Amino acid sequence: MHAALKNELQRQRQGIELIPSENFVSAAVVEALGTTLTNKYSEGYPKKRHYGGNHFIDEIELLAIERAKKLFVVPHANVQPYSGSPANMAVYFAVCNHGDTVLGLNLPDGGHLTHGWKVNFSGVFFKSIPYHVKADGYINIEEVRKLALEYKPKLIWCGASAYMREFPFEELSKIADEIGAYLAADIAHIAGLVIGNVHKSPVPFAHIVTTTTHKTLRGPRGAMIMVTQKGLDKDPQLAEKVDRAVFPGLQGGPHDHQTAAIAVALAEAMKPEFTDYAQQIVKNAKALAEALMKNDIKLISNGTDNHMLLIDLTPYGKGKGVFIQEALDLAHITLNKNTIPADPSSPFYPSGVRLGTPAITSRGLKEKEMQIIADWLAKIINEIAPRYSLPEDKTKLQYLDNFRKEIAENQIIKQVAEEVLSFMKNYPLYDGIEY
Ligand code: DSN
Repeated sequence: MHAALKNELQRQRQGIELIPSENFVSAAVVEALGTTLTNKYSEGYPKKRHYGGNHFIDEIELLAIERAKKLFVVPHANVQPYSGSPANMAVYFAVCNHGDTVLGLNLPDGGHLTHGWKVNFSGVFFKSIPYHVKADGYINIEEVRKLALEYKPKLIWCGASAYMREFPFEELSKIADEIGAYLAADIAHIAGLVIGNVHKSPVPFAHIVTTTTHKTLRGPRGAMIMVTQKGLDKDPQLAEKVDRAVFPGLQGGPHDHQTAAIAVALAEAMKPEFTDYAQQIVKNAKALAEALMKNDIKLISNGTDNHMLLIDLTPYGKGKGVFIQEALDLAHITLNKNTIPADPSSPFYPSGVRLGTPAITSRGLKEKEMQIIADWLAKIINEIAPRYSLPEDKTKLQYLDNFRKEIAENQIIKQVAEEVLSFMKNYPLYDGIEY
């Protein structure tokens, strides 16, 4: 265990982290997570607990709630969901019945599993209708309206795991209002950008807002569900319904150490420096997009409005994501293989890679450094993507084994790896933390 902890810290320090849903929390957040609060059981809510000994836990949870309400300007916040999927599940439990119709962005088009994907609880227990993005990468609002009028969903989701454009909250809210549906905005990816005013807030438009706390918000793993004034106007019981859905509906005792760490992260997000950080995330993402496109790398939607980019690898063939992810891993550059809209391959062997700038912006990298990273990415893509293609038959795993052996000896990857290690020495991380 000691060796693995040490090695993982070293990996985080020395590499370039481009997974757009990851970040580096402050030492204060790490400290809060590592407290003895993990010992406590506190089923219920502040002042309404089932176990004794919760007065200090109440103070902690109330601090987190008050900070969330102030930061996002909402009348109600629940900070107990263990993570994003349980938070979204609680939304279904609060406003839908088993079998109700829901509308969400199709997973291969960038949507999230919990927005109705067929193998997820949301697609199994509910009648899920997917909407799509257009060829330009923007949500197809006309299709959403057509589907909404035809199927009359109880709940419409707005949010994504791979979407590069500003979410059309206002347009979706008009559609939801037209048919009397709830609109839930899942802002997991963009919560920090909303706070930093580099993305429109969903609060005036949605009834419910969910977010994880560990992406652009730069907190611990966890999630929050917020009910807006618009939500309370539609259903004055909505806040209680959400709270009851989380506990006792779905969860037991909240993770109090996580709640404390969320409260710490929210206090950090209230500082003016956080706005500078959020703005820099977007500047870096735009600079990275420009630099990649200058290197003839194709991007879905030809750029980005937020923190995220999706590289389309189909010019080299289908199903190339796995090769690029693994080759870059060896060069200490981390991103993830990802489906692209209308992917000609499968979710496990998709044709794109997803990347973003929240974590490298936390490390202190700026626009100038995006050019260097884009050149490394282009070098490895051009070296690897044309050379390897997954066989269609059952020999995929054997092909991947051979691929791994070959890239371990690849001179271009080795050279980029050395350059990355030396470059990242300029951006210290967690000085003072040692295992
Ligand atoms: N796994 C998250 C992401 O990477 O976007 C979504 O749940």
